[in-house]
Amino acid sequence: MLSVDERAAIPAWVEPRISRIGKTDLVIGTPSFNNASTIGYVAAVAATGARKHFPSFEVVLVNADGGSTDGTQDVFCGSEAPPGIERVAFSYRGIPGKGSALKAIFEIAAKLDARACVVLDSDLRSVKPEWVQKLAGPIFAGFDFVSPCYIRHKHDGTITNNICYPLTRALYGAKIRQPIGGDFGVSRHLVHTYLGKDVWATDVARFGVDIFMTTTAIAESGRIAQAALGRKVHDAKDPAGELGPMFSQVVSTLFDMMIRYEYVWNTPELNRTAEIPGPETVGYYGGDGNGDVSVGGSGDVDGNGDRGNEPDPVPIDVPRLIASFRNGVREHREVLSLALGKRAPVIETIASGTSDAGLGLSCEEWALVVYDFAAAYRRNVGRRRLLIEALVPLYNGKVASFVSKAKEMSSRQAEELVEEQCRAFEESKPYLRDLWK
Ligand SMILES: Nc1nc2c(ncn2[C@@H]2O[C@H](COP(=O)(O)OP(=O)(O)OP(=O)(O)O)[C@@H](O)[C@H]2O)c(=O)[nH]1
Ligand SMILES: [Mg+2]
Repeated sequence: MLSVDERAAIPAWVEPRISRIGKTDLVIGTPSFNNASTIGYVAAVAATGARKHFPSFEVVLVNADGGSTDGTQDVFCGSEAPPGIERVAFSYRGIPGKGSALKAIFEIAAKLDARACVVLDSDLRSVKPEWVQKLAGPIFAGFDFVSPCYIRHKHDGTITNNICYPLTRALYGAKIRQPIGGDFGVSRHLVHTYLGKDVWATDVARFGVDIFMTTTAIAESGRIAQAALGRKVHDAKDPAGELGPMFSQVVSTLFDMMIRYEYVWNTPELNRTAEIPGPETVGYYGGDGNGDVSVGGSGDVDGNGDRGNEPDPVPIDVPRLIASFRNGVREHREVLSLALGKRAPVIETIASGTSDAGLGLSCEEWALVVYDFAAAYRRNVGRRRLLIEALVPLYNGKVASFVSKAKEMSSRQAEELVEEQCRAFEESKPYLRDLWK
């Protein structure tokens, strides 16, 4: 019997459709799970963008759905599309999760021998036809991976801001601002690389897929661009309430990737950073589709030259974050001392602080906590799940501190706090190297 990860994620009935289509230039895929209210818009914009920017290319739109009960697939298939654009929608097979949906999209891109594959989240409200050009254009021009850049509200993307971006930047020297942004462009070559990895029975099948894609692109290709997409407006979640499972899946994948790619980040003599984009900024792509990439420290990340507008607020329940921090530190005392050793009492003291003002973890503390947990995760194979569970309340403590520091700041000003977090991870990298010995 085949194990789950060896099974195709596309159902058998889709195969003849794909064979009839034969070959294509561009696949645009959307993973979905109960996104009937937004997917029609995403599909229509994707089709318009493809026709406008790549009028002579064959294009196939794919919806890999997780068994929605709200008619998502019907809405996708009924969305407006210019003639000549094929649409394929189905329920993928395998572990339920976003990663399995993307695997199905990659399988179709590989079967159709697509030169480029773009993925767009199906809960997007701000997607524009230009996104297709900005995500696919660099791939047609020779890049392997296009990562998105957006203007986001300071409370949106807390996993990105507090761990994915700082850790990816400190480890691999690549300033990829939205490593789990969800909207990506991928080359044919990289699609095959992804499908060839033995990861599809892990958290990569769930929300680990984005950080897996970005890290693999950094470690195994390096031909990476960033696309300035403007605002990301989507069904954002309150970090205090809904991000626990996502955090666990993303962070366990981050740590798995650290173990897998130790030879990239921890072998200075290979001088890998010379081959990857960075240590400075990866090129921003916002041009006319001819593959022009301009590199700049700040980058016009809203794509319009309009950087002053504040994105719609994302609510955040700070008292709940603080309660989770305090209670979690008590509940997970044993695991914390396993991960943090001598530093566990420091965290306990911070968590038991009486006043809510200023409560939480500083950038320096948080960087050391993440490095301690990464090393503990590597050592304690049998207790990985417990370790990640125990890290969640500390992350909530970090987010609480971020939110209180950013209180009087605009979203743009809060970028400086993200920078500060990144520098803390970079400066503590020798601590990580020591732990890893
Ligand atoms: N097929 C499938 N798609 C999923 C599943 N879970 C999430 N998705 C899709 O993955 C995309 C991203 O999921 P979101 O829940 O929006 O997560 P996010 O935008 O990365 O994170 P937030 O910042 O928390 O909103 C959306 O298009 C979802 O429909 C799933 O179980 N199956
Ligand atoms: Mg979303």
